[in-house]
Formats: sequence, C-alpha cells, structure tokens
Amino acid sequence: MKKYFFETVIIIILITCLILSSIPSSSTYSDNNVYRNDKDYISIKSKEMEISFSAPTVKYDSKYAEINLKESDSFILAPGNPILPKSNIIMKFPIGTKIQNIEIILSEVKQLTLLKSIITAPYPIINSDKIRLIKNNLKTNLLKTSDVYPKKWFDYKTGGGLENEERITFLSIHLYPVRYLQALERIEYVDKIKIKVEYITPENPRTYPDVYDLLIIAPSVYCDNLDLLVEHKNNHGVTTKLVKIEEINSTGRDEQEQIKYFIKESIENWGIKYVLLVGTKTKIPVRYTYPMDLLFGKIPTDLYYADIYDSNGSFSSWDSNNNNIFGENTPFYSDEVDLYPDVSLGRLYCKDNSEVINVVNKIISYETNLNKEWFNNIIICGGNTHYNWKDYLFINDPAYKKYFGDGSPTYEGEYIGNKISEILFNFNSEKFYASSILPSSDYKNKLTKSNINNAINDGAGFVFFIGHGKPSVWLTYPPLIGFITMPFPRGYTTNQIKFLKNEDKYPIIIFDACSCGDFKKSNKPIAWEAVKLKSKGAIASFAPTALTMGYPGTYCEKGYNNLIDLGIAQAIANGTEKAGDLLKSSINNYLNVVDFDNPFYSSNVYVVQIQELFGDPTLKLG
Ligand SMILES: [Ca+2]
Ligand SMILES: [Ca+2]
Repeated sequence: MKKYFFETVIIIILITCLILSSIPSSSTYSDNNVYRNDKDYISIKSKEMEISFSAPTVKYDSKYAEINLKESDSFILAPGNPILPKSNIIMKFPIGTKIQNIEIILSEVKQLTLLKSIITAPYPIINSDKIRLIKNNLKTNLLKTSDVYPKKWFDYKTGGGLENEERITFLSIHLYPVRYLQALERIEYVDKIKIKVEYITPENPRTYPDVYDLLIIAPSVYCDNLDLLVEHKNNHGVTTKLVKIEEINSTGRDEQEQIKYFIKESIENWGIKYVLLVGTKTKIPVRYTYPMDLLFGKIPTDLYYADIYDSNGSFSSWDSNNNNIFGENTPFYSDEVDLYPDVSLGRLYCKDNSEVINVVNKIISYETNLNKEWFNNIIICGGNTHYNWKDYLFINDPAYKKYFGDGSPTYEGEYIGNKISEILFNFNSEKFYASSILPSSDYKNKLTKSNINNAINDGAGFVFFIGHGKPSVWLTYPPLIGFITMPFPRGYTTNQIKFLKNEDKYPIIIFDACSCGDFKKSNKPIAWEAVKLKSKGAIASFAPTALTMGYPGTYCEKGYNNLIDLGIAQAIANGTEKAGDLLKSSINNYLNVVDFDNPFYSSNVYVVQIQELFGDPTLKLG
C-alpha cells in the first residue's frame, strides 16, 4: 500500500541556499538516463521539480493561531493534531514504474515564534441520524510536546490505476513546508523545496489488445434481455462482451476471486476499461471487507472488483497476509490495498428479468437522445446535516472552535450544495434547502417531497441529495432543531420515487448520505429502487453501501463523503463523458489528496470502499 515496496528514501536537508542557486527557478521537470549497466540498459530516470512558498501567515483569534500558506488551500487534518498547510504533488508514470528514490532539498529553515498554540483538526462524525464522535473508537496519535510535527518534511504513497483511459502508477507526494515545534510554541518553515524522484519504467510497457471496451458479467437467465443492450452498445461506439457468470472458471480461492481474476484476464486479453455487473448479491457475489473493523464490522464493496492492480502492476488480492479476511485494517495489521480503480465499474442490482428489461430500455432511450436540453438542469437538496452542533449558538465558544478547527458552524448540506453549484456554474441549479423555512432565508424553494418530484419531472441531468440516509430514505434537518426531519414528515422515501412522472427524462442521482445504497442490509436500497423503475426514476445513481462520515461545520468540504460528492461534481464540470468515470475520477482525486500518514487513514479507506455506482459505467452523459 505505502512505501513498503521501495528502497530507501533519502532526505537531504541543507541549511543553505547555495545549491539552490544552480537550480532553475520555478517548477521544472527533467527526464534523463543516469545509469547504464554492462549488459542491459537499466534506465534510472529522474524527474525534478522545485516548489516555492511564500512565508506562512498567522491569524490569531481569542485562543488559537491559524497558519495559512498563500500557495495551498490543502491542510494536514489529523484529528486532534495541529492544522498545518500542505502541498500535494501528483506525478503519473506508466503502470509498473518502480520508484527508486525520492530526495528533497530544502532552502534555509526559518523559525517564527507564535503567541498562541495552533488550532487542532476536527474529528469526523458519523452521518447517521444518531450522531456520535468516532474519537473514542479509533486510536489517536496526539502530538507529544517534544515532537516536531509532522515528523518529516514530506510523505508519499503510490498506487496503480486508470486515468483518462491510461494505465498509470500514481505517485502522490505531500510536502509539509511548515512544521510545528509545540514545546517552543514555534513554527519552522522553508520557502523552497526541491524534489528529485528517481524511477525505473517497466522494461516491457503494458499494452493490451483493444478488442472490447466493456465487459458485462451476468447470470445466464438475464442474457437474452441483455443481448439488446450489447447490440445497442456496439452500435454506439462501446464494444461490449457479455459473459455468463456460470462460465467463469478462472483460478481463485472463491467465486469473488475467480470473478476478479477473470476481470484481470479481460483487461489483458481484450483491453476492457469498464465492467458492468448485473444481478443482486446472491447472483453476483459481493466482497465483504473490514476497513474499520472495530467500529463498523464488515461492509460490502464492489471496489474490490475494480481495483485489480497495485502500483507495481501486480494483481492485488486485497488479502496480503492470506488469512481470507479481505481489506483488513486494525491497529495491528493492514492488508495492502491501493484502492485506485483499474476499471470503471457499476452494478445493476436486478432481482429479475423485468428489472433487466426496464433498465435496458431506459439506457437505450437515454443514449439515443443525447444533447438533451434538460440535462443542463441540476437539483440540489440539503439542509443542516449536523444539527447536534447547535450551529450558531456556539460560534464563539473556544471548546467548539476546537472541534471545528478554523471552520465555522454551517448548514453542511447547503454549504456543500452551494459549492456544487459553484463548480457546475454552467448548469442551472435549483436548490431545495431546509433553511428555506426561515423567514430570513435567501432560498425560496421549500424542501418538500412534491417540489423535488416536480423538479425531477421537469427534467434534470443530476440530482444531489446531501444529508442523512437509511436504505429506504434520504433526509436532513432544518436549522437548529433535530427532532423534525425534512422533507417533512419522514424524509424522501422509496415510496416517493414511485410517484415520479419523468418518462424519458432520467437524471443521475447522487446520494451523499449514509446507507442509501446498502444492499447488505436491504435488497431494496433507495439508490437502486430509483433506477429499476419502468419508464421513470433515475438512469443511474451513486450511493454509499454503509454508514458514512463527515466533518462538522465548514470543514465538511475537506473530507469523507462530502469530498467524494464534490469530486463527482468536479468530474462533471471537467466534461467527463461516461458515468463510471465520474466516480473513478473522484476516488483518484480523494486518494491523492487525503492525509495518508494519519491515524485516521483507515476511515478514508472505508469511505472510498463504500462508494457504489448503480448503473451502466459506460453510460454516455449529455
Ligand atoms: Ca487479510
Ligand atoms: Ca489499483
């Protein structure tokens, strides 16, 4: 997963600027062969870059100091530890590239004495309607007063994945140009960091035949009805292979591993980049994993089938200690899982042929009428996700300030909703917010079930539901009070979706809420119930398969499910063409930016694993 694969990392810290004078200013890359052995060319290549930083700025409030860096709005957020700016460098290499060495050279280290201690990062909270801090359930790594924090000036990880249809090895380097000497109440910082990465690209670059784009795996009873979809896909630029699950006989210790090996063979023999599973968990088994075992137990994750390779390009079994417990994360052991998807994957959770027919007809209708006028409408539903934080009552209370970090209380669902409409500024967003019940509200559209359904009936490309959930319902809270749920009285339920009248105007729904895609507890999660309906409902949906997490207050945008949600919005804004690539792109971004040297890393692993697409990953957007 992390650096275990690689050779030593050398850090050279020179308390001088002399060497830097010979380095070109600003960020530069260079590729060169520096070593050749007698027999073969062993090409150790290198990339260099230099990053400049302004002096950090310090802002004081009544109790804490807040450190900012002009060049970066990314921060180390290890709960209970100081919030410090960081800079994320993402490098991409051909898959199988081996990182030999990473070296950094620092400019002169300067120090600055602070007048107050640095504000600490908030703890995530679980987004179920029963809110609790997870603080007490995870081991924490609070700063000891004698330490420098963080311990190193940089950290890194690698992973094998797929970006823009290219198979690549990601190298994500996080630089920490400001460190905290708590005992002295000082920061130390640098204004330049030079990075040199030495690497070996694979001798035989991976190229696979380009025979098929999409692999569909389904039970044979569905195949007659899926033939229509295969024909449609082939006629619309997506070469498709349908394989009966009964005919898969790859090696593997159990059915899930056999399917995973078959997907690997399909990548290598046919060049597939998309996988569609058709069937419930009894027809196509799901892999259960234990990313936060102590708190959540086992969770269902189809990311297991999408993350085929590690950063070396080797098969990733998700069980590196071979104990038949997959994706383990405990204080004592973690299975090596890089999580970066190597295919874009979705599941049509069909329980019978009538659902197969409904969904195939909807996909064909959606893709034969592209450039839909209503596609540019988006609907955003949200409210006050974390009412227990009593919002503005505590805005000036230092104890709460400690939890919020430098964030402020806010109506989290609406805060994220506004970020989404900013990212998707080219779309017409219609917002249905719980705070619209306040006379002073800027928002006029009331968060009611009929308003939501009327807006969907008018046509929208995307619907975002940001808040809380259970398998059969999405809901949120109004400002301040937590005993009323909205839309009143019991939220937006599976039943409500049945009243839709939106034939041929099918949106993609994003449920940024707990358990709306939980097919372990329920065979009828709302995320699938919306997709399976005949001639109405959604064309596809994204939803977590278990309870999820978030930060309270304005910090909500910095992590967990809200960050996944914002990543999907960003991928839409970037013009991503196919539905499955929205989630893949969001996961890649998430893995590249979240803190990995963090005792809470397992909570990030968990949040990535529970993301599910209920739909065709090759669905053409527009
Ligand atoms: Ca294991
Ligand atoms: Ca991978």
